[in-house]
Amino acid sequence: MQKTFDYEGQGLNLNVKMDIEDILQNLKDYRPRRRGWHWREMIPGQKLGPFEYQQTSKGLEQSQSLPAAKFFGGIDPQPECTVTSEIASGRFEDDLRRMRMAAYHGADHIMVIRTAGQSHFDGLIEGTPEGVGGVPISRKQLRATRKALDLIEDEVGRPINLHSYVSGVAGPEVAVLLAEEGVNGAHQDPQYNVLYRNINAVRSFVDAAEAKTVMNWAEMAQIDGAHNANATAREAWKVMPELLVQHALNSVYSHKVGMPKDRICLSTVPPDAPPAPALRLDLPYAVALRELFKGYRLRAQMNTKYMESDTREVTVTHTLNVLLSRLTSADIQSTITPDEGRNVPWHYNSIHAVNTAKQALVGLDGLQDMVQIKRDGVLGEAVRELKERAVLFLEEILAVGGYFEAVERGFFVDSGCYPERNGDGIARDSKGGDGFEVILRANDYFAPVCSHFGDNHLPEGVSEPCAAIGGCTLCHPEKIQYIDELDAEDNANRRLAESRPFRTEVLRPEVEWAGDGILSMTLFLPTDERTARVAALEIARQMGWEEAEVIHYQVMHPAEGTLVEVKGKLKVKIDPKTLRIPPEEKHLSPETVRQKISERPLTVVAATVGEDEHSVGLREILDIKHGGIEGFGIKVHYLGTSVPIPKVLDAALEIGADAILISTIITHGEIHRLNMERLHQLCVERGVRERFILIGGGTQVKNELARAWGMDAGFGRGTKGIHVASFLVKFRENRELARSKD
Ligand code: Z98
Repeated sequence: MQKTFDYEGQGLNLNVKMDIEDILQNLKDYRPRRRGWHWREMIPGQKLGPFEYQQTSKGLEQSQSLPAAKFFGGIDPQPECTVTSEIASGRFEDDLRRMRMAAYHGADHIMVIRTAGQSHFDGLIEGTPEGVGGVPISRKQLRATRKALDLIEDEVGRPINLHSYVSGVAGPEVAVLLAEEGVNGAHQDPQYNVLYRNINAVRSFVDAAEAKTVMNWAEMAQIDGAHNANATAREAWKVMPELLVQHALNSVYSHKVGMPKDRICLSTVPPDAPPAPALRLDLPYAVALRELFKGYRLRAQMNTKYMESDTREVTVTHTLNVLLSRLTSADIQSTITPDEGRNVPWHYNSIHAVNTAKQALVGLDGLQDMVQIKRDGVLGEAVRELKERAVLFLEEILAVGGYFEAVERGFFVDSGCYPERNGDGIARDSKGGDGFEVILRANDYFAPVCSHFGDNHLPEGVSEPCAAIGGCTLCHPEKIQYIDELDAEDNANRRLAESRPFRTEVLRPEVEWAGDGILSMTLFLPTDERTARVAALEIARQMGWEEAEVIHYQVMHPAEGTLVEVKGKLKVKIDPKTLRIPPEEKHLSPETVRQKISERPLTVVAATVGEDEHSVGLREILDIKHGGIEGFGIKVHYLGTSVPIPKVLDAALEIGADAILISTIITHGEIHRLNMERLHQLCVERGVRERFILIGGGTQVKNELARAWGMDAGFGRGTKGIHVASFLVKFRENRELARSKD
């Protein structure tokens, strides 16, 4: 395999795949090169291309701009807030490549979701087994990921934050692991343990103090778990008062443990999605939150609760979510893939999500300089009411005897809007749950790392526990015990050996894992929904797809037809060496064409010829409105449809045109060929062939054939005005150059 990089020497090469096997080499000795979270720095008034921005940060050294950037000089403005991509397909080695793609599009916060059940492990996982719904977070996985991200951040020219989770039974142990491995951010919220994982409440809060202290040593940013109440409650918009309470409990607790406010991020989700009147409900909540929690940071998550399988609908919801961030504020803009409602997110959907956030954020740049939130009136009333409900909630917690009691009584994730209660909250016994068997610390207990919360039973004169053992793993990383794969079957080396051909030699469609063969198609079938779904699967079967399933359908009209999206597997193997790849057509840029035409005008006559009444295609090439050649300053004389060839030539001579464009459909009678040959012949007969540039066009016209029939070029389906304009300019120049040499 071609060597991608020599880790000791050069970094990644933009045109070469990341060498995953190489990244896994020498992990034992790899050390993260920095610790701590990195925020983007805003550059107000930044000038990029023809524009000035108010809310952007330093640009990337190498990146992929949005498609429409081609109209603005290829600029790729980076919003001032961190952009998250959640990447965890179950195989960390495949995720590394996706992380590279996400960073290249503008993500600088890579969140690795944990495999199902890791919260309940009373310790750390080793090796790199395959995960379910996420990735097992282990030392090897983290080290390899951080190493890959170190290379990726050099490639794009911006620090990338790696993020995972510090909740669960083994929270403090995981916190130490993450701190040792240079992880930059993590979710940590004891309430998450209690409510969603039924981990003992007392243990969760004690462990949280320890975990947060370690996270603070590592200067990690912390994200809380309040948003999970949105996702869990039956009616998400009703839990808004409770969300404020959950944020308050975790943030004040974290701050008391020693975390600075500007690394404590509240995880907020706009609780609604259309057809609910989303902004009317979400905006008061967003405003109340920001007013109550001044000084803290905000991580704006996107709504997943009301996400269905329609990627279009999801994208609109997410754009509205970003609008809300811009109307208020966001320090981290999270992204959720548009396909999360139907499968484990696919590579390109992770990238789509990053682009949705980037596009919407820069599109709404400086919004608050122009519009102001009407703080009084309905909004003000709603904000005040939410705050009052939250304060009352807190007061009731105190009145019943505190947090643990409130949890026992099922105060949280109740689908009533407090003080209404529906009695469907999550109730947990504070003397039960996972990890209840708390072992009291012995009198001579020393914390294994210097960063520790509370009494550490230190003898007189010893300031840090690790002083007694000559330093801990946080102070002396060389003391970290690196454990490689433990499972002989389920490990990255085996999976990589299997997927190697698909990463190095042959091509196969891929959406999650190298060589997975998954692909999808979108089709419209002019029938009712049930028939359409079954028919779509039959079409996939006849195309040779395996494991086909419908991932989305939508009735366009009960009788007229249905849109269906199908995914399946196709075990093709394409050897790129066997492909005949035509040389790339190089077109001049629109600016260059315009410049050259303004220096030396160019006139064309154009017509559809013979018995051809089809003028739509030709008009697309000519009209300024459709990006046609007129728009570049070329003077166009359009003669109409079904014009006889001699008339076209007469007109060109009379006008003194430089070029003749004839458009023709392909017919069985070979009329298209005859017309092109005729035009060429006639020009030759009249001694004017060298005066004109002759172009034949039409949906099925091929350049090679048109040239064989006497034209200077032929343009077929997909041609744009710029292609023809660029050709005309280049052809004229080359012809003159050739003549000057004669
Ligand atoms: C997000 N993708 O927030 P398990 N701790 C907290 C959490 O919020 C979560 C976990 C742990 C969403 C994910 N959050 C939702 C505070 C999950 C995860 O038990 O390993 O799933 O812990 O971006």
